[in-house]
Amino acid sequence: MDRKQFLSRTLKTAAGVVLAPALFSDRASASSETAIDPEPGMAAPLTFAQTELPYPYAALEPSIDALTMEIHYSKHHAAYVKNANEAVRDEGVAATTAEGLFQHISKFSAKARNNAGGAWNHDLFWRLMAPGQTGAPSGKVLDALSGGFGSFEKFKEVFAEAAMKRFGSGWAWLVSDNGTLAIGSTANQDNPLMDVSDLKGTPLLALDVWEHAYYLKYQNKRTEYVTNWWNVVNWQEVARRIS
Ligand code: MN3
Repeated sequence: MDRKQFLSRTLKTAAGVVLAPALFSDRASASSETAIDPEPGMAAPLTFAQTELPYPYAALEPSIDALTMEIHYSKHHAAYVKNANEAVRDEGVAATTAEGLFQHISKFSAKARNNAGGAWNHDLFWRLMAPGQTGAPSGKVLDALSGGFGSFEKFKEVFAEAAMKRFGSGWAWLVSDNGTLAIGSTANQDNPLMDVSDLKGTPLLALDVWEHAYYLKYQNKRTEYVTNWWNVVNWQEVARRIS
């Protein structure tokens, strides 16, 4: 897909998803301005939308190959979104935001938990990566990581360890729990906003360590995937989330 096709696809999709509530609470207010309220005074029901990938599939090469990105986004993530919306509908979810659902996710099915988590986690993950990155944060993110973990290098070490120690499928996270930074991991598509998660807090950085995220290029070498992933981390997005 070249840039022209990408832009064309972006515009078409953007036009098609205007009415869908955003996955992020901080975007929900902007999105609700364009949404049609079904009844005055009634909140719109929760809908997961697969937001457009912010870059072409090949943009994160060589750290993440184009085919992995395409399958990951257009098959795996798309399926989570579709199944999450089915579960939300079938189980009569009353929450109007993903965060609201996650706070009580233990009351819903495994289908709701796995797919709502998958829908939300990947939307975050795509934004936390970008082409043309320097590989290191600056300013307040650097200060926060140095303050919390001793140095940026030490932070990377602890985060990579969390990613490596997650047995099987899951995610590594950097979270802010009331201003205190913490690193940990979750199984499957759980995330630190879920009541079932031992790790709690607002996600600032997330790394997908499911084999579907790296196996085509890296096979069993998760360490190499994690090492190369640092080159595409979007520290500007981390900074936005930290403030
Ligand atoms: Mn994934």
